[in-house]
Amino acid sequence: MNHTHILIVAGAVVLGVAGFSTAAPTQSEVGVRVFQFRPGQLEVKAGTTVTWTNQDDITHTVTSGTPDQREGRFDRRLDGKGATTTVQFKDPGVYPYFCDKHPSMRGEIRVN
Ligand SMILES: [Cu+2]
Repeated sequence: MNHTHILIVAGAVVLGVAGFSTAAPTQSEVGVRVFQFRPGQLEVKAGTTVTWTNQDDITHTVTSGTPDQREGRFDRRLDGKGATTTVQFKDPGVYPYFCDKHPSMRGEIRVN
């Protein structure tokens, strides 16, 4: 009898985890700190709104594409510490971006 009880509890835990994973996050955060986007690569579901928060005292940008190949989808300024901006990603695809002030700062949003 004890054994059966343990199996039921284990089943409930599995269901609980499955339930959590189907509730897909529709928001995601990227930090901008010490000249880096963190995480540099972020995977989200279509429709997700991504928020960038500047943790540096200087201005950064979130500019779509690469310095050599701008995509023009978004170009946002983050004017100093605490500045935030959001971009909603509606369509699946790979969206590279960079900082226009510091072109070595690169990031990528992968939308599934
Ligand atoms: Cu920058």
